[in-house]
Amino acid sequence: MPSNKAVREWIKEMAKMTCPDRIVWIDGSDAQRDELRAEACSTGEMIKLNQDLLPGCYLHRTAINDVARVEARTFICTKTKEDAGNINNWIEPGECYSRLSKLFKNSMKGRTMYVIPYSMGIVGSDFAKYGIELTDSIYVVLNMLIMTRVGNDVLEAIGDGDGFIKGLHSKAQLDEANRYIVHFPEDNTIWSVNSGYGGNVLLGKKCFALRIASFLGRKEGWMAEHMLILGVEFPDGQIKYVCAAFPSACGKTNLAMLIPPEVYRKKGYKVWTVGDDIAWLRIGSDGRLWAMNPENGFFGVAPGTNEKSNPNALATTREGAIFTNVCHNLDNNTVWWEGLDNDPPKNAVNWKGEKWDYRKYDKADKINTSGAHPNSRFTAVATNCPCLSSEFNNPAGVPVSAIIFGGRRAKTAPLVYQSTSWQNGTFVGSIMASETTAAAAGAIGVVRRDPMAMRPFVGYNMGDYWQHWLDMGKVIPNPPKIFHVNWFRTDSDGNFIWPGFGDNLRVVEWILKRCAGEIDADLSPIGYLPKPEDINIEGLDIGTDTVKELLSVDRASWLEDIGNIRDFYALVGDRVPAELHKELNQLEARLKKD
Ligand code: OXD
Ligand code: MN
Repeated sequence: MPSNKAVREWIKEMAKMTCPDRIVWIDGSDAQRDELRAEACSTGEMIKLNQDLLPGCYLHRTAINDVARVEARTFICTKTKEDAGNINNWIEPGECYSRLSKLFKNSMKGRTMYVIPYSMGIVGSDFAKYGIELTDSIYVVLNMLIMTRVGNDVLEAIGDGDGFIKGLHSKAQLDEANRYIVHFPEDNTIWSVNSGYGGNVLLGKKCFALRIASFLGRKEGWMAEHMLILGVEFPDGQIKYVCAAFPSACGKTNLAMLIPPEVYRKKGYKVWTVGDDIAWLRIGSDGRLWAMNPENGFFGVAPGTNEKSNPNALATTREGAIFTNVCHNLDNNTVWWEGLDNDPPKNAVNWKGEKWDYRKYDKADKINTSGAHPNSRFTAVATNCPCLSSEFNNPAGVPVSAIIFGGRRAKTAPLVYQSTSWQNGTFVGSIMASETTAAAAGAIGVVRRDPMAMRPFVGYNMGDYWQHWLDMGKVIPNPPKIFHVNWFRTDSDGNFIWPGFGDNLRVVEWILKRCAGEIDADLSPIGYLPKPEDINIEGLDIGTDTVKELLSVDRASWLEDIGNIRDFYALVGDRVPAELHKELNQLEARLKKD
């Protein structure tokens, strides 16, 4: 127990409400982690996998009704509804505390309350922020030990202050109807109840490092964004960094860990991963924007990860990883998921814990027929990653040359385009849209607007968030350039046109050349488009005509989108900055001009 009065009193109060049988402090040691692993295996909460093939790796299954983030049950409880905005769910804080107190009451009876002191960022550094999560789930503890920096040094860094984020989580009864993921940004508090799924319960991640942090960033003059951070090393040894925001399960982890195509590798290009999901961005003393990854691990989507799509991610999961809701291969006690290889296990248990027959797999009904849930995950130790950047543990982060927005769009968005200014780039981010994936509960494949890939993660009014972007642009002396990409354009038969994966480096190279002022581009109604010959297709089996097709802008579908964007701005409401309405009107006028 630390001497910090605020910490002690808060824990006492939460324990009084939840009534755990015992309280255990998590110290970050390997010995304690090993004891917890053993305990979780003895109760069946986790399965110890083949330690020769997957040392230190475990499998966990969540409840069948609890496999993704639940946006409809996620709330931002600011004092006024306007401050949360129309995009967020809101409950008046007093009413919410009292409603949830009833659910938390005695919820830890017969259970242990674990106290996890954790840091987002390097403990003791200027950019680090601290949290304490109280939870009744060993699975949460073991994941937090991977995803964040946990230990007594965090308590020392918190010192006597109350500047830490108070997180309370209980699985309670895993009751879907009473599941709540609630943020009280004005109280530095997060309460999560009746879920055991990562994105809802690893409170350092989406809840703190995005929702609460975005609120703090606005107050303190920095930004918390749903972005990967990637370094590209050029043959001359220079490394340039980009941040990229894509909606959940749209390939951020793949881009963050990409392997350069052979022609690039031969020339000496390398790619370094700083982060795959979250970036905290601040203005450096050099006037540039610097990005830091506050996490310490990767919580990646398993299906589709394979030797071709992301060998680095695969390598990262081979030791010390926790797999959630993947398929269990009983023959060799390892794991499998759709898209890992073409050799599904013949003697296996699916993500629901049932005997699984791979021959019954039906793409149209993945949830019921797949071995692994489409949103099954690996929680992997960052330092296992073969391409982890040497700057990963640099508390200041890395200087950012470009910000890249992207979505999954079959038709509208071209392969890449560049915004014409920070303000225009903010607009480009604000109109981002994507076809939905399995990372959140709900229909899949429906186009939805997902500004800056932050729709589910902004801890305050979306209009104010856009204003904060505009305000930051005015005070960053040397801001990054802003781009938009779309790897998912399809032909008339619905096949992807762009090869994607490692070949995305070809597009990132164009982006970095633009940032360095090395090449020209064509101004179109939506922004700067590459000259087709400037996208390097050496070694690919597509020609310049295909590149032209990938870069084409179909005015009719853009104009159709304009109406949809107007509706979305109307939904965000009257705090949408006037500059963005103006950008939208100007875009429409340019699209209509012959
Ligand atoms: C994630 C998500 O888990 O965005 O990263 O859902
Ligand atoms: Mn994410």
